[in-house]
Amino acid sequence: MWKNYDKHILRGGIVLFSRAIVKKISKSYVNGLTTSDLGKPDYAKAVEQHEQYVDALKKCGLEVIVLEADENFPDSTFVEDTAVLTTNSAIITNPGAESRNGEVKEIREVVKKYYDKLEEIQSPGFLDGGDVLQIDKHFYVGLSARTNREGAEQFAKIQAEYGYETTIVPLEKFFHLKTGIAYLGNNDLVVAGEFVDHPVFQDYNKIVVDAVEEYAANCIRINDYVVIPQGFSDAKQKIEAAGYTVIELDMSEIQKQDGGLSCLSLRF
Ligand code: CIR
Repeated sequence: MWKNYDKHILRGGIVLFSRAIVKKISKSYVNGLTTSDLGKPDYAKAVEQHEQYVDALKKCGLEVIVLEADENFPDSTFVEDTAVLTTNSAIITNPGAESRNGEVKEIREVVKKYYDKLEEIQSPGFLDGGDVLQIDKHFYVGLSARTNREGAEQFAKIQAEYGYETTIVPLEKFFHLKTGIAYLGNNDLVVAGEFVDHPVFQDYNKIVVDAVEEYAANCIRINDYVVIPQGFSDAKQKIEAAGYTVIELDMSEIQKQDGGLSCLSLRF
């Protein structure tokens, strides 16, 4: 069970966070996995963008636990995929990409310091944290190239023990579930692409991100702010019009490796 639980209350269906785990970008990052055709990232620029990300988390009121870079794992800055940390449990995942499997070793040790008990997704199940969206006491888990049904069902079983529900959502095009969706609280959901008219999400207020600004759907509500990628003026305007205070961050070098704002931290 979560230590210091009383500090982490649910507010408008979102969790009030006090900490985040991030991991510095390694030089090998530029050779990591990607499906994008945006070119190779500039390492120095990526490091700078990561530093600005850490500053933004601090501005949102989080204590940031910064792990050192690991050259053996080019994608390990995307810590979100290695665990799902909630008010009830800490689940260490079994990441769907072979080259990322070893990343969980360090994360397990770090997470142990904050949670009394760890759960684990076991093979043949695999699951990336990027496929998990929490809305109040309900989880949505995407089935993707990185999360299979066995992994999603293991996740659902663990959450059921805590009285939390899980809905499994097969993905059509998005890389991860949260590539195209974010929950801001107050029943407000930012959606793009296949989620705009998805029946599973029909009861939420939708802030629809246009196809050309699709990358902005991966934004994160952290306490009093919504952090969004820079350069998506229409999405920004819509989120502000819904009453949220926005922080914009340049994510160009992160996007090149299929990463978004949520992927860069484990917030709890
Ligand atoms: C990967 O392919 O695993 C990384 N290059 C990107 C992971 C992005 N993570 C996320 O969306 N949660």
